[in-house]
Amino acid sequence: MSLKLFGAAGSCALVALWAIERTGAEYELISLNLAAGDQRQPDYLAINPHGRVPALAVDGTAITELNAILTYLAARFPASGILPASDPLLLGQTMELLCWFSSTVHVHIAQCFRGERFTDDAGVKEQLKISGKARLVVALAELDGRIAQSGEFLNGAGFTAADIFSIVVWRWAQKLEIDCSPLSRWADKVRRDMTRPEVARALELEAMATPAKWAVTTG
Ligand SMILES: N[C@@H](CCC(=O)N[C@@H](CS)C(=O)NCC(=O)O)C(=O)O
Repeated sequence: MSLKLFGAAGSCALVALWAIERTGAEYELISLNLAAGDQRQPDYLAINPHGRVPALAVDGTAITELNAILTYLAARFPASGILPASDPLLLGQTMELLCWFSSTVHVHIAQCFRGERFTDDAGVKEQLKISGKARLVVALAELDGRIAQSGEFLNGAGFTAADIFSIVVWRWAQKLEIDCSPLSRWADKVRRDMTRPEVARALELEAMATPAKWAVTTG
């Protein structure tokens, strides 16, 4: 079986990278330079017509959307513990968190960094940035409140894909220069999580994979 993960530094693909590392399977990591527009190259659009990362090619067949990739990897490698598959309630609660990150938090981020997804109007893009950042701050407060209740992890499932998505969100908050000091429970949790060996490894792999040359080979 051939597995190729398409990601990009600083992106939500970090969650998929962490997950595929947990499987212990052999895979190839292909890093795109989003700023250079690699995601809009015809070779990549043949893999993900939406021009986004992550994507996972399984024997040449692509799966896109982070949550779909996590679902595939968790089902294909049940011992990996990517999702709490053996406990239906915890699985549902973990998917609930992941869907909230994708459908809500990520959309606030897209308002800030990817205004072209919503409008061609420069003035509207500026407004989207402002409202996206404000709504992100509300979402971060929700995360902080959750940690106040749940303690070390985002839910009772222990460290899952949802916790690593929270690291991705923290990086975006830094990029947007959001003051995280009023969110100290969540910010401290993220700092702790970043020292976990499995997270440090994913961050290291992401950094090492800085794209030098863009070339897609399917298969
Ligand atoms: N719903 C998608 C969102 C993927 C997404 O927006 N990825 C960003 C990086 S975090 C991307 O590829 N952006 C490039 C672009 O919009 O041109 C998923 O969950 O996989």
